[in-house]
Amino acid sequence: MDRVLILLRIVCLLQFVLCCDGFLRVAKVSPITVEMGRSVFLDPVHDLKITFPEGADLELIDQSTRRIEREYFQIIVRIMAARSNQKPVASFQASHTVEVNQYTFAPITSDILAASDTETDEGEIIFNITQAFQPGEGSLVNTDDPYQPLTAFYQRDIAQFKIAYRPPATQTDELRMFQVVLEAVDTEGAKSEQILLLIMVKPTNNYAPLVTKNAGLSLFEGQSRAITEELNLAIADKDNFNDVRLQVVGGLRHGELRIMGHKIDTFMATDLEIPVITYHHDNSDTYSDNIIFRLSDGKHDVKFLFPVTIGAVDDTAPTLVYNTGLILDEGEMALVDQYMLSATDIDSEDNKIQFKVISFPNFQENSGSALFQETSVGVLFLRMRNTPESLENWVLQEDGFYEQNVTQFSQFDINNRRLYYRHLGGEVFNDEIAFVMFDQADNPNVSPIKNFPSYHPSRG
Ligand SMILES: [Ca+2]
Ligand SMILES: [Ca+2]
Ligand SMILES: [Ca+2]
Ligand SMILES: [Ca+2]
Repeated sequence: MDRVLILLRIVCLLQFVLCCDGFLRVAKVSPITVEMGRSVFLDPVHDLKITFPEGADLELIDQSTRRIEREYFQIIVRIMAARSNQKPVASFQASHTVEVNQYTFAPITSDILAASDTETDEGEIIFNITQAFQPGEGSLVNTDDPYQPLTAFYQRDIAQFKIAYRPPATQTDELRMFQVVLEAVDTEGAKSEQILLLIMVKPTNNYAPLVTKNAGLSLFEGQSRAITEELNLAIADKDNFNDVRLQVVGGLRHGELRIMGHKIDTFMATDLEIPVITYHHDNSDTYSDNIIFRLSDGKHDVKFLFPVTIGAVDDTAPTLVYNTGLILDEGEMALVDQYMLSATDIDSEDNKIQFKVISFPNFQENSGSALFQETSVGVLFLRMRNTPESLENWVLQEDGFYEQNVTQFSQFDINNRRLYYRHLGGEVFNDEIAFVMFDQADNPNVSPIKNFPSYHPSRG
């Protein structure tokens, strides 16, 4: 068995937590539960099996060779105020009531619906709708997809002002009450008591200001755009339109509203007719920046949600998640897996992140050149059992695997356990591979230079 892998799994072991009920839970690879004395597969593609026999001894079994490695550890397990997972509870501060007097999005904010949980982050709590509205009673929607009634949503969607109630299109002169039943669910699947959300649709007051168009605003990251009556937001009022003002009372967390360059949080409905209101995005990596407005004519007050959708721009370079380096024997090869080397990219696809080895110490890019090979202590290579689509550059090894030395590879290669490092056997026992990461943008965003270290204990 490969020595590097053993060491790595020890790192993994540190991420186990012992729960009060005597179960060891893998903190990293949820939701697998490991019982003392039982064994478990860490992940489906992994060929190692970890068992916890009596005590804290650790056994690693290589599934292909059946070889067993035993390492004995004293693991101090401290049990602190142990108790089992608690179910989420609905917040008593939340009103659980939505007052609606407009035929546009009524925001569901955290003062209306909220839940908390001892173990689960607030944003990760899921609200499941267990008893939906009847036909003709309207629906709960996420402004990311406002025409699709919701069946479940995250609490973080509420925090981001994305959840709204869309009333039915029919108007009546009577107060109508609808209800929807929800439950809050934590990441362990524990469910709260039923939460009743009450919707009160009030009859329209003929003299109250009215939102007659609410199409929202769409723009790209970092852009600014005018909010116009024609395209985005239109207001009407029968008796005193000139008095109608709009005030920002929620949302708008990633940008600002301006009139002639000046930041504002209140403006007149007449400003939309001119139009002079502009929205400016702060260039952060956000996908929405919904605004909650209070609309008032001095006598009547209504709140509504104005959706602002931000199109992502790929302008941020990948960043490292793991870069542990590796330890292997002189002249040996070792898998570089995603717990040793992996990256993430906030605004593009992680799997497509490219790693490119650069020459050291000149920092000149040398893809495919012999420079890196000559000076290096070891090489990175791709290795796989399946026949490659194109055989070019691949060499079939005696053990039936295909191999190819590389100076560029992707996160996909790492995730699919194809990336290996081979020590070339010289009497140099430390190696540092300098690399940069870049994404797939037209002008790729390139990270600063990073180093992946490897150590080779000499034999004997
Ligand atoms: Ca819980
Ligand atoms: Ca009025
Ligand atoms: Ca971006
Ligand atoms: Ca990117």
